[in-house]
Order: sequence, then C-alpha cells, then structure tokens
Amino acid sequence: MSLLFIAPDRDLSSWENAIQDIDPNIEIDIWPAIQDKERVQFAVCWNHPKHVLDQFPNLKAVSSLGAGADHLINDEHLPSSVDISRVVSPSLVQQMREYITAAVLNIQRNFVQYLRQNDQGRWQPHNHPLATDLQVGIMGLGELGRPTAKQLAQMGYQVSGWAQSDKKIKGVNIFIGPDQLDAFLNDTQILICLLPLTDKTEGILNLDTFKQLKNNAWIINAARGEHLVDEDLIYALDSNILQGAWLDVFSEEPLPDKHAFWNRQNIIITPHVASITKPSEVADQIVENYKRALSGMELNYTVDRAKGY
Ligand code: NDP
Ligand code: OXD
Repeated sequence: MSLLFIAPDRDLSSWENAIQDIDPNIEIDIWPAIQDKERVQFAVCWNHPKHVLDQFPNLKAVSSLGAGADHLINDEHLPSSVDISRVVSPSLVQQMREYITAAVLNIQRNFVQYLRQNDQGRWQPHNHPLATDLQVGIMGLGELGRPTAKQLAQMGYQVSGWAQSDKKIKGVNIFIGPDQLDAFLNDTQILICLLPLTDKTEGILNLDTFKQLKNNAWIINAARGEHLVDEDLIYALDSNILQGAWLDVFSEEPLPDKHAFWNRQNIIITPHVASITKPSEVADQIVENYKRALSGMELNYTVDRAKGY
C-alpha cells in the first residue's frame, strides 16, 4: 500500500524524509511518478491538479498538507466515499498569531507609513490610538482564530470574535451567526478574516461588509483569497470607506503582475506566508491518519464535507 503526495509547487523531499523518519516501511509515491495506482490508499495534497484524485480505485482518505481543506472539499473529482482530513499544529497556530499580531501592530503604529517616509527622507509624526482604544474583530474562532483573539486581548486591544457557535474566550466579546454579523462589524475597526472558505463565507469581505465597519477601518485577510471581492476592495479604498488592506491570500496565486492590488500605498501584500506547515511538526499526524485509513478507523482532524470545514 502507498501514501501519495500531490503538491506540484512544493519541494517534497523534506516531507518524504519526515515520514520515513517515523516509519521507514511506509511506501511513498510523489505525483506524477506513481508505481502502481491500485496501491495508493492515502493521499496528501496541496494545489493538486483537477482530474487526479479519481484515478486511484482504492483511495480511502486524503489529507490537506495545510490547515485549510477547501481545495479537497470543492474537488468534484474526489469520490464522496473518500474521507478528508487536515493538519493542525502548535507551529501553525504560533505563526498565525505572530502574523496577525504583527499586522495589527503595524497598522496601529503607522509603521507602514514610516517605512514609506524613510524612502522619501521625510520626518512626519502621525497620531496613533492606544491598543485599549482599538477595536479588533476576528471572523472565525477555530484552531487559528481562537488563540489569535486571546493573544490580542492579552495585549490590551478591544477584541470581538464571530463564529457559527458560541464559545468563551477570556477578554473576547463573542458574536454568533448571521443575525449578529452586523453588530460585530459595527464594533470593529480592524477586521481580520480567519474563516474557512465555504459556500457561506465566499465573498464575505464585500462592500456591504466594509460599509458596516467603523470609520478608517482596515481589513486583514489571511484565510483565502475568495473571501474577498477584489473590485469591492478597490472601490472601498478609493472612496475612503476603508483605510487599508493587509492581504496574504488571493483568488489567483501568485498574484498576477497586472493585478490592481499591486503598487498601492494602502494595500500590503504578503505571498501566502502567514502560517506554513512544517513537515517535521505534522508528519506524525499524517502517519497516524494513514494507518487509521488502512485499518478502517476514523481519521483525526477530519473535515465535515457538509459544513465545508
Ligand atoms: P477551523 O476550521 O478550526 O475554524 C473555522 C472557524 O470559522 C470556526 O470558528 C467556525 O465557527 C468559523 N466559521 C465557519 N463558517 C462560518 C460561518 N459561516 N459564519 C461564522 N463563522 C464561521 O479553521 P482554522 O482556524 O484552522 O483555519 C481557518 C482558515 O485559515 C483555513 O481554513 C485556511 O483557509 C486559512 N489558513 C491560512 C493560512 C495562511 O498561511 N494564510 C495558513 C493556515 C490556514 P465554529 O467554531 O462555530 O464552528
Ligand atoms: C493552509 C494554508 O491552509 O497555508 O495551511 O493556507
């Protein structure tokens, strides 16, 4: 039986080594070099091509190589009998917490403006709010959103969070479901998206949403590019409905050279680096799920296809 990696844009040698360090007996295939399609029972995927996952008659389960599994849930070529899991790790949490905290601090303290002023040799102080006066709202309070909200609250920000179901997070004001979305947005000056991409969340960062936010609001999107309606962002920035956007993810990646987001003072772009899966941190989860799939056990960190995450 074999474990197949399909991640055309990644160097998979460190993944192969990490798996074999745990169990050298596991047979590994790296797409597209597959010894025997019938032997593939478990696949680990990232940016996999369409029409690939229906080629393995004995495929039992697939894992995302990252925390998001939208690329698998939305793949109509993945048979419905195949279970889907994802990876969850302290290092993913730590990196996302750092990324969001850095973005919030940079926005609050005008560091982006000061960097631009350095280039121009310009000495020009700007006012900044105290953390205790800044309202930060996090959409999505899952594995990544919850600890991020907690950290920002500990740093003194006024933090709100929005999710589907109720939860208690110290220092965080919780809003639940579509009925409380407007109230959540009305309370927010820096809006952070850490939602999974689903039918309900696609396009949620749109003009109506932006108009509900406080004046001079910023958005930070580190979830998926498809959460954002690109042309609504440009309109909102040009009409001063928003002050700025900090973006790590895009509908098309790499972001095309001619995209309207490039070369704007009020959009900060990072190339999908907020939180990167480290092979050595999650190889044990992959091996455990591979063994579970082979023996017909329920996988760890499964995603619910019906919910979409
Ligand atoms: P989880 O599945 O653990 O959490 C998802 C959260 O979103 C939950 O709190 C859930 O609510 C909430 N949610 C889902 N749908 C809705 C909805 N319709 N309305 C309100 N709340 C909703 O996800 P993670 O925290 O692990 O990851 C979030 C996303 O971050 C990933 O899906 C991925 O796309 C992205 N990501 C980006 C990375 C990057 O480098 N840029 C790295 C890693 C992940 P409830 O708790 O009630 O179920
Ligand atoms: C992920 C990602 O989902 O890197 O892990 O976006």
